[in-house]
Amino acid sequence: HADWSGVRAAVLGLGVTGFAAADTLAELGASVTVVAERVDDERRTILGVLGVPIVEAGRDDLPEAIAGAQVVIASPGLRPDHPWLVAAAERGIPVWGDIELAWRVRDKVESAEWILITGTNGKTTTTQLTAHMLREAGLRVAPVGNIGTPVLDAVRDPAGFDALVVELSSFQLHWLPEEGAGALWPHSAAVLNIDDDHLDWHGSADAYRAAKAKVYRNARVAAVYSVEDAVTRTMVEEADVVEGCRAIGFSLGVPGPSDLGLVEDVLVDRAFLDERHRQALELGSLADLEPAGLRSPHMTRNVLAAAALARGFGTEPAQVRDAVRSFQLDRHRTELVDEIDGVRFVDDSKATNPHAAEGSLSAFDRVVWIVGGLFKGADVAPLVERHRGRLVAAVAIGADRAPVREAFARHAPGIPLVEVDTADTGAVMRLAVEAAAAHAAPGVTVLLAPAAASMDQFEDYAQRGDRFAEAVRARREREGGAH
Ligand code: UMA
Repeated sequence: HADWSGVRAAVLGLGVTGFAAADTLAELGASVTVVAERVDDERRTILGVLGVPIVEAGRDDLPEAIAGAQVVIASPGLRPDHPWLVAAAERGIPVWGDIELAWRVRDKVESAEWILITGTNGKTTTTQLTAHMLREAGLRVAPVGNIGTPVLDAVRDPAGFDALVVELSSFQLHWLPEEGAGALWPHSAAVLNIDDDHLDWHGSADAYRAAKAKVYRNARVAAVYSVEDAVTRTMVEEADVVEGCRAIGFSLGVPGPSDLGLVEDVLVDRAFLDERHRQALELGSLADLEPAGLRSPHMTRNVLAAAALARGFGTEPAQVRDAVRSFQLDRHRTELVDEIDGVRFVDDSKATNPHAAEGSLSAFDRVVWIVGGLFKGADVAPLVERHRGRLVAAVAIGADRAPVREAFARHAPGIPLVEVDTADTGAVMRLAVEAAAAHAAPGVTVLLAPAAASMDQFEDYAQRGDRFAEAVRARREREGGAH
């Protein structure tokens, strides 16, 4: 497909990915049609201007745009058992994801190195950290992929980049081929951790893991894994990396004066060469690698993974350390608001669904959890069941308190649950913070990670987080603690 003119392509789905794919293919001169179940007005208008036809179809329709296509581009949200994708497979039509399309078209416009990051939790933060470290080293970098900006946008950016730090979801990895012109040859790759997730989409835990493992394929310089997560090490061992690629494991428990937290081996013939081959990554101690804001084991692991990737790319140790110090998490994303009398108050208002709340809940050992709002049909019970061991107490806010009450009655009956029942939306967070603080001894974290949308009581998640921070500030003033 080096020459795209006239190639009949169907782009399935019109979200962020579908739009970027359609725009790219149109630019390349392909004869592209978008097929989607839902189409928003803004994208419809822009594609109209670009002259890209849109077919709105039901899942059980089979538009000619798909049946007669030479290639189909699947949006990550479409499950592989979606009838359109099944029909394409039955007809032998190749199905690509946006990542493969970006790799195939990149040569024309761009020759940046690709650094790939995946894992169940922490991938967005690690992607931001890695990009920040490379920027500190003066490189032109774009954090892209599942983080929100399609890789297709970066490979078409005329400004060009030295490196693309690509966050990959398991959905995106699923569609990546392992052979041929569409197979990636990344500079380096990391799997941060593996916990079962998205099993409905993938069909099984094995399929989910197999998708994640693909990230290491053809890695040339570094394959980064978690020493504490044996599955990720096995993935590196079993991966077809380029001979001589380094395997860099990160860990909170690796002793050693010069290289705390990272072990490095060389991969030859699918084996880790032993310590004789370990090279110093010269990063100093873990204490030098703690971001200014939030300290948690998960954050430290993210920093170590990013440091391994950045060192693999040639960033100097001092630059890595400086970048860690100046790194800022996005607001309302596991943001440390204050610590009052040994109790940390953390704002993860951005956790608008159970999956997002999972990450911040796992980051703390003893938690008073502020939860609730609008669950939009999502089930909060598995979260309660999985994390009851770390919960000291919980405070339920918002419209959907009944499912929280039921989940605690069923999975965590011994844990105190306070319900904030007020129609005064201005008072919700004040009451919630006070109720939470009443259950929090020193060493405990009061965590706002609602696992739900905010629209029942707030304008959006940002306002919800701001109200939480105001309530914490009011508490500090009242307690008279001044640091
Ligand atoms: N659509 C259908 N039928 C379906 C599903 C989707 O017609 O059954 C169409 C509709 O037109 C809909 C569109 O597809 O508007 C949505 O496409 P999409 O769900 O594939 O999402 P995108 O807007 O393309 O965004 C995707 C990622 N979303 C998912 O993987 C679900 C974004 O990650 C990513 O930022 C973006 O591409 C850019 O790469 C979001 C996400 O939740 C943040 N990711 C999951 C996660 O992190 O856990 C994997």
